[in-house]
Amino acid sequence: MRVMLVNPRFRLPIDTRTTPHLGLAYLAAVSEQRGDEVMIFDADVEDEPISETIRRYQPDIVGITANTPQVKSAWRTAAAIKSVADIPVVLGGPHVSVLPSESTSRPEVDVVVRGEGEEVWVKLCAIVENARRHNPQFTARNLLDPAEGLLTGLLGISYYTSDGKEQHNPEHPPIADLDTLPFPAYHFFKMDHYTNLQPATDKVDGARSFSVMTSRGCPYRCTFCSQSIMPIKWRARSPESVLAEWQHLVNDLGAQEIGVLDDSANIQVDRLEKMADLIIEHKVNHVPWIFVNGIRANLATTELLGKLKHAGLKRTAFGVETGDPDVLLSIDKKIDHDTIRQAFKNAKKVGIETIGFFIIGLPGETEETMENTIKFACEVDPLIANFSMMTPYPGTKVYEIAKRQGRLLLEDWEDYVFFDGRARYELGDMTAELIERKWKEAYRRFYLRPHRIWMTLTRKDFWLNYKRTFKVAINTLFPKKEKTELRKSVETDVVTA
Ligand code: B12
Ligand code: SF4
Repeated sequence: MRVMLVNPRFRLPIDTRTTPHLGLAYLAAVSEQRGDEVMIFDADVEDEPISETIRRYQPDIVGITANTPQVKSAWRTAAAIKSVADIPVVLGGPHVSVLPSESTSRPEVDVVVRGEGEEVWVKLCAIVENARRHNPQFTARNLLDPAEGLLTGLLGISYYTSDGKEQHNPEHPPIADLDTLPFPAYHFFKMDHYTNLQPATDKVDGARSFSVMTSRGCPYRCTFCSQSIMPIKWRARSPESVLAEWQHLVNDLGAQEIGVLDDSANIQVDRLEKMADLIIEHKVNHVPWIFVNGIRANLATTELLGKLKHAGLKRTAFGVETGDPDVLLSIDKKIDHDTIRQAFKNAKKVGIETIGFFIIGLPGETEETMENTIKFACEVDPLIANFSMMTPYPGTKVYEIAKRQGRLLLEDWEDYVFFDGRARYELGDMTAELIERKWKEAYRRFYLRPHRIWMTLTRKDFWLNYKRTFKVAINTLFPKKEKTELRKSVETDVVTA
């Protein structure tokens, strides 16, 4: 069967880097394992409109990924596909998993896969393949026909039957053993079309930096985090499976840097220690790697970090979120500031660089609590401090609070990016003006301290990346013009498809 997987066009207002989509790389891998012919259409790097590719490739099913800011582009893409033929169009990803009806109610979308996708996707492909075998004229309409009942028993999907009845089948169980998944299938991507294979590592454009996910899910449920896509049960790959992928990336694909994307990689400390031992033992520890997304500060001991450093860990992020003790309690992060302080100290002690993630504008914030966040950031003084204005993603507790008790300022999903300089909501005395002012102040006060300026100017990485760093800084603080132009070009792209 011919399968097409699509990343709809969407670029952040601050950055023009393009990177292969790991979720689609996994879906491509399981499709290949099933025996399908696979095509990846990543609109960020393709030269032709999707309708042309559909005419030429004639896929039997198309899967489109969608996070929140991407979902409108996913709908436009789906409509462009349907304008060519009535091929089954399936949407998956973080946004549609939380709000499936919003997509299934659209005529251009046939099925939404909620949550983790691999097992559901292969079952859905098998259903379509089987139905096509019995009916060569098969179209998406047959798939949704209640009389045929093709989708009735498939867990984890939502759809409208062709007679207009909304169906949300029960959840699909999480993948029990992540080691059974094949490695992400990068060979279906036009790898030389990407400017960077992993945007959150240091390697300059054109470098071979790859992503790895060693565990999925997170046992915590912070009120602001859009973790909904993965099951609450934290599951990890074995150290041996991670090593095998690491060796493949380093030895076969020439990885120069690796970004580990886990939400909470260090839930089981002994697993990480074993992983580090194997990376050292098999001599692939010369390739630097980064925890781009943060590890839990309460489990970041000096012993663990020391071993990881020896295994090549160059930098780790910690999600600090706020410097205010009451706000920290209110977001269910289940951590205290002393533990966070200690984690930064431990990392610095063993020579690991740090990233701190901070949020300005959490519910209940005042000028004083924001001030505490800026001061705390300066105190723990990570190499990189990332301040984001609270963006309430659907499915999070903060979204519910903002919607019910506050005033959401942005209605359009395409505005749900962190970096465009505008507050997303107001709540009580917390005005947009306050959030925007303190957010800018946070960057200014953190980075314009004399020792920071000196430190930045004396780092080799800074000079390797300085053009991009300046561009990102300017676009972060003055983003509006670039963003409007970017959106116009993205919309025209698909409309003319
Ligand atoms: C790496 C990453 C990035 C990278 C690369 C993004 C990319 N192209 O993959 C970068 C840094 C560019 C990035 C940017 C952003 N990101 Co991001 N990112 C992640 C992160 C940490 C890992 C993504 C990943 O590879 N996951 C692993 C794979 C296996 O999972 P997956 O991609 O979700 O795919 C699985 C399922 O979703 C499903 N699935 C997905 N698509 C499809 C399609 C079909 C047809 C099917 C059947 C199934 C399916 O099956 C897949 C396999 O199980 C996630 C957190 C997380 N844990 O996932 C956040 C996350 C996806 N990002 C998030 C956000 C908010 C953003 C930004 C909007 C932030 C911003 N800066 O403003 C931007 C948007 C950028 C854009 N172009 O759209 C949110 C999304 C929330 C939401 N409601 O949309 C997440 C969930 C983080 C969080 N906890 O809040 N991100
Ligand atoms: S912020 Fe981190 S710890 Fe909290 S739920 Fe999200 S991934 Fe888990």
